[in-house]
Amino acid sequence: MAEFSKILIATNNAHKIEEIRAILAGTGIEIVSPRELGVEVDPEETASTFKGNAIIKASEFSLAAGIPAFADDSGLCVDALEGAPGVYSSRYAFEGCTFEDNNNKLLDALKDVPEGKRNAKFVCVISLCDGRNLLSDFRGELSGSIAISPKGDNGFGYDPVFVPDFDKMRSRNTRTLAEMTKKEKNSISHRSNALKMFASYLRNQLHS
Ligand code: ITT
Repeated sequence: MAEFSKILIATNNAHKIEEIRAILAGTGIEIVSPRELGVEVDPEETASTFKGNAIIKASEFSLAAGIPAFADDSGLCVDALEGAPGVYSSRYAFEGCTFEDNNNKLLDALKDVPEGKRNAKFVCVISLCDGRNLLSDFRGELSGSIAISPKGDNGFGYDPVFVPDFDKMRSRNTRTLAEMTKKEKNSISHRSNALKMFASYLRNQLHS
């Protein structure tokens, strides 16, 4: 297995960098951002799977920086829409659209789908690459359903229309992710689930 003490986060999204650093803080591995290394890359996400897009991002950043890099790719998959919007989650309504445009299009697409048949899940895949080589990947999911109308002001993206199946206490939940605190969301989210697996992999790397 590759030996490393420093890895690059393959994203230019400052929000993500902060969240990811917090979760990986205890691993003993230094996490650097593209800005800190002076690396400028903006890869096109052309794959048809989350894993494929995560690999594109991680390997392009790794090649540019000369150190291993990891990327996450995430999105929402709705059963009644055969997995859409999936890898197109950020540009579901149209290229350059807002989160609100996406939520409106989603609620419209599901207007004839009754409660109980609006199952969906958030997926997050993290890939760690050394140049073009995929070293490992991790998948986190969060199951839930799509609300009839948006609720809540927290979070981003599809959070106002996504109701996770269970809350932390394993009791039935009725709140959307946008009605939860950042801490509550981070304790159950697809991204934190994948990041926790990644953190444990990194700890094993250092101690093996
Ligand atoms: P990169 O630059 O790292 O690629 P991105 O902004 O494209 O980041 P993602 O690929 O991770 O973000 O996510 C794609 C879309 O999926 C995002 O724009 C949201 O619409 C949706 N999404 C992902 N995670 C979400 C979450 O936790 N809550 C709500 N929506 C989410």
